[in-house]
Amino acid sequence: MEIVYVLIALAVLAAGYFLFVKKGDQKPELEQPKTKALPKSQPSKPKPRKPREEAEEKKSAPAEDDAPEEPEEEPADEAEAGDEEPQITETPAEPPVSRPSLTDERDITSLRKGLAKSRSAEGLFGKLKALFTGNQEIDASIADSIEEALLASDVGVKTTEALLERIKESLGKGDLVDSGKVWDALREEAARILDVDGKAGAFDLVASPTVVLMVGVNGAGKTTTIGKLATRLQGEGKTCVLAAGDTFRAAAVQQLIVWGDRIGCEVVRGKDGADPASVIFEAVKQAKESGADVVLADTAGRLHTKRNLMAELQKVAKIAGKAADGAPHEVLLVIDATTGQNAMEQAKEFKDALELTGLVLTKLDGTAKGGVVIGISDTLGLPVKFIGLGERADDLHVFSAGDFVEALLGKDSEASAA
Ligand SMILES: Nc1nc2c(ncn2[C@@H]2O[C@H](COP(=O)(O)OP(=O)(O)OP(=O)(O)O)[C@@H](O)[C@H]2O)c(=O)[nH]1
Ligand SMILES: [Mg+2]
Repeated sequence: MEIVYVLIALAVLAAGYFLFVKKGDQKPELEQPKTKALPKSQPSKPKPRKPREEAEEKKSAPAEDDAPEEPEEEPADEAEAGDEEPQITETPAEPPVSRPSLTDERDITSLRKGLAKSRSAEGLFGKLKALFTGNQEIDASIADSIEEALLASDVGVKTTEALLERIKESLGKGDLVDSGKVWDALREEAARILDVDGKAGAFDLVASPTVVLMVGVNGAGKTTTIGKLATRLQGEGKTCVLAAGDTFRAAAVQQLIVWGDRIGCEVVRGKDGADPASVIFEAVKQAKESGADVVLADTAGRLHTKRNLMAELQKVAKIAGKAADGAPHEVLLVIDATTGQNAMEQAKEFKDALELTGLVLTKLDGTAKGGVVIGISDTLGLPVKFIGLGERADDLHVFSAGDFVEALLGKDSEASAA
């Protein structure tokens, strides 16, 4: 009986211990968040946020450019707090991390819709389909017919020959009469060609800010692509600064301002006729100051044959490099896909003048010759980063070689798999 009393007494003591001692232990933890708050003047770069939030913050925070960097002192365990950890804008301790910035969910159905003309009877898919339909076994002349279809789709002579050669190599003689196998080999080879250096569709934010220069002939779709790309980036929480480097036409600046207003991002412009290099320099500077993630720089359309204008682009690229290390990080040649093989000559000149990092093929919705993407990418040895399938803000697709080939050359029965 006494043992029972002793046990009860021990239980009461233990309960008392937990009530007073443990409760006391927890106190500091509850108070901890107070110490985490940053002083309001700290020019920290927050994690990606929506443009509107950013704009509101800008209103309340002074544009403190030259504020000396003062790393915030944080308790040791704060680092584990995770998401909210601030990043200091300048001189980061580590080199900027390569972050994939854009991701496209597999959306082959909308890709197919955009490529409807190329899938129609007069397009590449339509022509190939006509060749294969009904033939389980195909004869030797099929190679000639495939060649014709590819050439008619602006795939280009060299690429067409290489494609056919590889198909013949990869398939044994027996398989070459099997239409299904030939079709599969054709798609596989097209996808292989398109995935130049494994960089098709790669668009990483390698620096802060990452500077992207958009170049190309008149009317190719540079300004529209900038608007679409900024829409996507901002939608994913990245902040963009648009540089109105087309100082040639006042309307071009206005066009960019309209996009900027719509998306809610800053547009840096110069006086009419200003040096485009200085506008882009200023935009990069401002982006650094505001901690923006990306600078999308527009340039005036130009004929590739005009040497002085090509030299101007070289200067723009050089000056961008003075504004930020490694800039421009992307130099994208925007090509109007409806110009087909004619685009090839222009593209070569741009490639000679600049260190292009990739291609944007626009207006693919307006052509039956979607195969041109394969030819251009192969001939220039440049990866396609984006494709434009319409004029709306959401008509820009991050390019995926596999998905593109599936959308362009996938059989109808495979459509629902998308
Ligand atoms: N259908 C379609 N139209 C597009 C696409 N991309 C751009 N456009 C249209 O093409 C036209 C020219 O586009 P811009 O963006 O002004 O071309 P740009 O290269 O900036 O032209 P310049 O500044 O004159 O050199 C506009 O009417 C755009 O709406 C696309 O992917 N599909
Ligand atoms: Mg333009």
